[in-house]
Amino acid sequence: MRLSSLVSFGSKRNGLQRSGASRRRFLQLGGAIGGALAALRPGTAHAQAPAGGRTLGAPVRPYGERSSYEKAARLTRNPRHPQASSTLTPLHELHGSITPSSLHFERHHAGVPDIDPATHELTVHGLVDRPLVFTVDELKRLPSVSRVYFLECSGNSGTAWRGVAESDAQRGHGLTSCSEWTGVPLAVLLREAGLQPDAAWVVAEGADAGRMARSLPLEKALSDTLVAYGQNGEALRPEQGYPVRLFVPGWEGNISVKWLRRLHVVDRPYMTRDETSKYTDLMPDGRARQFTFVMEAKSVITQPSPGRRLPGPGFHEIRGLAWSGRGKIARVEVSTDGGRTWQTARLQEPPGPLAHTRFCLDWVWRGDEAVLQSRCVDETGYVQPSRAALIEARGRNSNYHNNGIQSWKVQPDGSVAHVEV
Ligand SMILES: Nc1nc2c(c(=O)[nH]1)N[C@H]1C(S)=C(S)[C@@H](COP(=O)(O)O)O[C@H]1N2
Ligand SMILES: [Mo]
Repeated sequence: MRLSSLVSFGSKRNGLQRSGASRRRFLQLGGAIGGALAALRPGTAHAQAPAGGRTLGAPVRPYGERSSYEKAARLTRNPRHPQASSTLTPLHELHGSITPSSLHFERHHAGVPDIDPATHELTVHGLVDRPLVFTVDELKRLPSVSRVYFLECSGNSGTAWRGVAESDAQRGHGLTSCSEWTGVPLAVLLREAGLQPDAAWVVAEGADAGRMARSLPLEKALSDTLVAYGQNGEALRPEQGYPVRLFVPGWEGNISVKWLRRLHVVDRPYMTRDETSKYTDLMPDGRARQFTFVMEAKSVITQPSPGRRLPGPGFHEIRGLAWSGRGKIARVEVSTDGGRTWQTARLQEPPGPLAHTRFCLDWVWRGDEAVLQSRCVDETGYVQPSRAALIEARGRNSNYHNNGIQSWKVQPDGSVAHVEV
């Protein structure tokens, strides 16, 4: 049976209700797949019930593991210094928009501390009326919120400044992940402590050996910032800051201080090591731009990815992720001809603000050379810049905050490579 007839058979049998427009799209797609895929599977015309054993399966178990056939893994960037290192999320092997906690990227400056939640405390002090100390259980008793947010290291895509052709989407752009985070709004803790008139910034400090610390402006601290203890329905993973971390939505990952132990309310930024020696952007005139907090809109095609090979001409769904630190993704456009023409991709609903948003575009590849690009627009109207426009504005001195459009070249043999255009 041809796949096109399978598709329409399925829709009738299931009695699916479709709107006129999506039904039309569906039928067109059915035609495209039918033509493109039937050629690949000639034997399916007389398929019979699949063979298979009926041996008793595995027993139940208390904590789940993925199938032994699945191999997607984080990749270590700097294996010789595994405690001052990072691992990259295999973006090109994931579905949907939530990153499994076990594949969330990691960035540690001084290793992962082993913290007993029964003894861990969070101190709030400085320019407050009532300095407070919270246990983890006390934090969990307070009003909670759960939100889906991306977290991106500002060093993500850093090698793109230097024109390095990364061998896959994970190596090039895997310092971004997306989880549902649960915690108590930081505003609740600060209001409980009572802010004094001079209070303007909060210095957050981690309990890791390096005592990582960053200054956070009070306005953001009082808006959507969380003191998070939950990730994707369970406790944070140790690598993500167990038992509590700061979570500053839409801002560069470094400010979301893990293993949070202290919030010092102050009147100015404290110029900590982590916000002066790193995470500043060296501009073309030689001056360093500090406090580039917001991660601007960005998108990347994850399927196909460089380093992979298209199995052959015909139907392919181009898939990728888009996100913006300023709000929702409004639109993603995909080009298959190196940016000459663009088509609007489908966004998987609901595309929440400050979250990875999955986009998809139906594509029938004719087997000739193609250059794939994606370009996103966020709800503020900001358009992801071309690589050339980004370099024009920022020069080539930077390591951080690269959100330029990426290009994947597909060769007639199906191989895919990262190219600069
Ligand atoms: N205490 C502490 N917090 C930290 C770090 C760290 O090394 N120590 N790394 C920061 C950096 S640079 C990033 S990008 C994010 C990474 O968070 P993740 O490891 O959960 O992905 O945590 C930030 N918070
Ligand atoms: Mo980072």
